[in-house]
Amino acid sequence: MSAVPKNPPSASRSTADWQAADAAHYLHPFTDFQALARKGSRIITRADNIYLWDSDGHKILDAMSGLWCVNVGYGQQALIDAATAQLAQLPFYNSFFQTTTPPAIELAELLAEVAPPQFEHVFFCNSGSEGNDTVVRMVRRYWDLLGQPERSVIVSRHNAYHGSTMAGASLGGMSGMHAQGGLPIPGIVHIEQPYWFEHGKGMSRDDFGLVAAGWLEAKIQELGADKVAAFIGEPVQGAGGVIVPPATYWPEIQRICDKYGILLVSDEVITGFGRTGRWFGCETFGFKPDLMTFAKGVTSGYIPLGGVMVGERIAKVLIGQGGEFNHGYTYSGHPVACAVALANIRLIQRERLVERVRDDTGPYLAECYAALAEHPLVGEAQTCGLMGALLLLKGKASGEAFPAAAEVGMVCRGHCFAEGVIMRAVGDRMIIAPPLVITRAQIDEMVALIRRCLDKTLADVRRRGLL
Ligand code: PXG
Repeated sequence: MSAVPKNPPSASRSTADWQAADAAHYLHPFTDFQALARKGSRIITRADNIYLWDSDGHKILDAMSGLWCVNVGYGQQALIDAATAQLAQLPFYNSFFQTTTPPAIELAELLAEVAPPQFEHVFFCNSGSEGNDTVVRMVRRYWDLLGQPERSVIVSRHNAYHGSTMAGASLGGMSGMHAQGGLPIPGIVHIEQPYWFEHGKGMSRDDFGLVAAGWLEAKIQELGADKVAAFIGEPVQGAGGVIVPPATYWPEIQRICDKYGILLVSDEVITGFGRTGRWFGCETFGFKPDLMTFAKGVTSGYIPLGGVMVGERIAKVLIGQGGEFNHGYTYSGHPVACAVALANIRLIQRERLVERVRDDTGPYLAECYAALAEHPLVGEAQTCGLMGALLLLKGKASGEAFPAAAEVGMVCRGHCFAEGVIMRAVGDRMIIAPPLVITRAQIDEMVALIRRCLDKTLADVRRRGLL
């Protein structure tokens, strides 16, 4: 008799039963536990391609790729087979003590191939947060080895998201996170984000990009260049609301970092692996980082894996000067995660998904969003590759926002769930990042659902006298 039951008991549990057990035992991330227990979780039970099904059998178009990660969509047999084969062959061995495994080596090799040319080396972690913790330690180790230990401050930006560990949340610029747990840790400072709508009105976008980059130079001058180790940013801020910077911003950031010899770190956890229509966001925006954090799309979220691509400027010192780098995780280079990443990246290559986003689906989404910009609720519609944002405004022409307490974004999000499409609300910015396998016909389907949700939200705000 098989040890594995054909119908595990879980298959027969009702939604209410799941919700009760969930409320009794499971503390979810970034959640008001009491409020969720009252309301009950949504239980997702299966998925295929770009669609999810919940425990009541409702079909939902996943316009957020899980959590910005399922780039190749759900149900890809090549990834499932790679995991299964590796589990059977060698489910685990570590990369400590002068040892490693073939999948970790092959993935390092393949990442060096798809990453920009300055990257020949990689350090593996399990998540984006751990990747950014590694960045902090590696940046400081680099300056220590060069005999400049006082060069330790890392400059980041308000409203950035770099993870939820102590260093990740400190690098991030989310005030709600800093308020809990005494963050940021010492040696991390923040400048304002390049969000034209909030900080640049009255200027052209290109002029504003130069002004926003100039805030980095002002901060360097305030601190003293000999104290500043690195600047970190997401090419496009994801969790902050899909804030697409002006085209002038990143080249100017690069010029400033070069001028003062400061390391440039691109957090590619969301923008990596094709999301912006290039393999990495830094290629879309024209800059050349010294370090790149990645996670999410490297395995399309099928299994946890993250890491840091290490540019030659840093690798030369870390390797060339010798000495042990006292950092690493049990699961650094986990063979199953690496095997899935290999299958995932090869699938992206085989299906030419990056080129498809660049030449076909990305431009098509941009066209559809230009049409949505005409909707009476939409004050700004932006896309970059397969990321998109719609800013819901009270004053379409004046730029006036709805009162925050009206929670118009959350109202819209409620309609999205009811209509069968997942969008995220960041304040009143409605954001999407659908799987890169989405077709034009599926983009039409997604945009029609979004339009219906905007219409319903418009009816609500009119009924409530907000417009
Ligand atoms: N950097 C960036 C740019 C991210 O978007 C992380 C680091 C941290 O990765 P891990 O794997 O440690 O979660 C992220 C994660 C949201 C949301 O609400 C976004 C993320 C995570 C959770 C929620 O948009 N991004």
